[in-house]
Amino acid sequence: MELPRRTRGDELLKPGELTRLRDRLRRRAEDHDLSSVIACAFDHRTRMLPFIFADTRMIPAGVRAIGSALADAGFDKTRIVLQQWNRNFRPSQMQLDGRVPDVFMVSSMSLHSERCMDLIRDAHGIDPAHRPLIIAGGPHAVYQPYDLFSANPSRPGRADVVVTGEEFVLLSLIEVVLSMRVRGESMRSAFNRARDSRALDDVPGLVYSRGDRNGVPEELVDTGIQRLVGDLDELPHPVLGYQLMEPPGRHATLSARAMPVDQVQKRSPISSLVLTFGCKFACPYCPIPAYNQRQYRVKSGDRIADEMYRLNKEYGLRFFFGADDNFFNDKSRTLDIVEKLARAEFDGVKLRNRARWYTEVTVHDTLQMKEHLPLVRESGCRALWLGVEDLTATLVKKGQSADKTTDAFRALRDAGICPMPMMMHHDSQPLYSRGSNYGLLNQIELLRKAGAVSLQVLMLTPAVGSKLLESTYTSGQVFKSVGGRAVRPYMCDGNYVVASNHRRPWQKQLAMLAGYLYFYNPVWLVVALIRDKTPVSKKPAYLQIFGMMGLVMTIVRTSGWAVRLIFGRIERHSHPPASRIPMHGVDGAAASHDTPLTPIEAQRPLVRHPGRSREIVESPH
Ligand code: B12
Ligand code: SF4
Repeated sequence: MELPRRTRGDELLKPGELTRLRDRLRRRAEDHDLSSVIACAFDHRTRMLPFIFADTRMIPAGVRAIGSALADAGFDKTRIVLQQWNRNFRPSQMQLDGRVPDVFMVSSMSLHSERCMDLIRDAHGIDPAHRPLIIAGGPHAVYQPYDLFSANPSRPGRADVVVTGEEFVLLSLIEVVLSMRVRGESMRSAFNRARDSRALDDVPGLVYSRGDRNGVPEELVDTGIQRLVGDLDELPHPVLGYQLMEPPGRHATLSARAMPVDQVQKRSPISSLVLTFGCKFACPYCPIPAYNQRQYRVKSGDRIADEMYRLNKEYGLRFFFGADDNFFNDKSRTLDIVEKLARAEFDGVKLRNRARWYTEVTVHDTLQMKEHLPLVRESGCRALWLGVEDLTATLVKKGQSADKTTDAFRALRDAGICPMPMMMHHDSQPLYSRGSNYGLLNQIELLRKAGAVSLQVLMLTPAVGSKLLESTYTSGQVFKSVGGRAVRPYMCDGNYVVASNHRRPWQKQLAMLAGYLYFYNPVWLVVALIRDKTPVSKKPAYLQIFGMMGLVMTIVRTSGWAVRLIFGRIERHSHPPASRIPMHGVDGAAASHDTPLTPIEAQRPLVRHPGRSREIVESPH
């Protein structure tokens, strides 16, 4: 199910609304000596191709954005802890400024959600007299907020509130709680009063619980779909978040001081930056257009140049990765940004001589930008990731073809920009096809010849928040377990075959490895070394080395699953994931962030809670 859209015309905040909220909070901050810890959940079992090096060498923008928003509002007693770097961190042992922080926050993608729940359970275990207010957010919270409230009485633990939106929602929540907080009162107690008086119901983008039965909430209240900030220049500056990082370490506790700023570049040489959000396409397997409520949001070129300049000056950062869904989405806005970046200077030195940036685009829009690609390079861009999904347009029809893709790749290479294809393998695609471009290896060969510098091959896997999700579950494609081993959240990253109608799904698992092996191997490394006089110089050779190292890790992690797929019995889901706790909107209407009950489900006998019944989707939570 896609996230519902707000009423037309009401998707965005009014211009200046976020700026005014930031100003109001800054004035209020003086009366509240708040301290907060923001943890980023990370499951180390997910470390393999295609992201094996980017996942730990790039401090995620989400936690930094939240840290920046707090620091900007005057709450600079904030620490950001990454499980990527601090595996043993235990919220129950954290102290900041000599005391348990007032607020504990956690951010998670869906595939890291088991670790996220571990952190929440641990924080929830703190003695109630000292327990911080627990707030969860990030991509998993956006699509499955109910998952952050345990429905299992033998393993209780829950967030106090889940934010299903961005900075504006969190800051609005804090404003409401602070407006009710009396001197010396804990944030959790003020939050409880705000919740009970229904003061939170006017903040769209929250989910909170009510009641308690054996440690499980009786119901969840969903305040609806957030309003989005339209002008991304209104966001707090990302320079602030980097000052708040917990240094990497093995301790369960926090260090006395944040990571020194001169360590930032060494530990996280790539800096992810918000440049634009949204995409005009509507691929049925993608949750992005619905998340953005079909809006396209941008930062100005001047602001982007300023962010790169300050991040370079204060931390020495030189490599930037745009958190874009489709950077070339709107030609005139794209040109506006790249023209500004091409002209920008860092203290008299051209930006492109100090900084390099990379991001994601589509083949279709790259062709629209073809004549401007030299300007894109001049603005500092050196690599673009393109979703080529399926070259023959058999699976997805969005105007792509082998010729168009080849054309786009060649144009990028000629302009000195590395084309980085992202492919999607699926049930009907053979490993090899004779006389056509349909096979996986045929397509990889075509992309390689067209100049692909790296490769990503992932299995088409149902994404929460996408149109296809429901039918993929109800048609019985999604595996519950294989050979007695349950499919866990960390396996739903496209690297494991966890949804397929193929008679031999193990062939799909091995096809992905074969695809990688066909692209990353010593032969192509030698070729790349010999042919290094291209506009993209030695980059293909470096990426061959990284690719081969990552491939070893991928084989180690996924080959056991391939064996299970050969010999094990496959059990399948029949319903999409949904809240196991009754969930509704503020006015008793349907919750915006839950899968609605089908008429058949609604007629079934009551299972767990009065007024609600559904097949309980197995979940470790
Ligand atoms: C850059 C990126 C990556 C980078 C991340 C590198 C890094 N360390 O940062 C790389 C390339 C490694 C990557 C990998 C993957 N990614 Co990715 N990635 C993105 C992308 C394009 C940008 C992320 C970003 O920086 N956004 C900008 C920040 C500011 O936004 P944000 O993180 O959402 O945070 C905001 C809110 O969520 C909220 N928030 C966040 N945390 C918190 C915490 C609290 C307490 C609160 C209140 C609020 C809050 O406020 C923030 C500010 O607005 C997003 C799509 C997108 N446009 O966001 C996908 C996205 C995050 N990726 C996604 C996926 C699925 C993956 C992969 C699994 C890919 C795959 N195999 O399909 C892998 C996982 C790898 C791994 N082991 O973790 C999904 C996650 C979906 C989900 N439900 O979890 C996304 C959302 C794309 C999508 N399909 O919609 N990815
Ligand atoms: S082009 Fe990419 S970002 Fe846009 S809807 Fe399709 S998959 Fe999503």
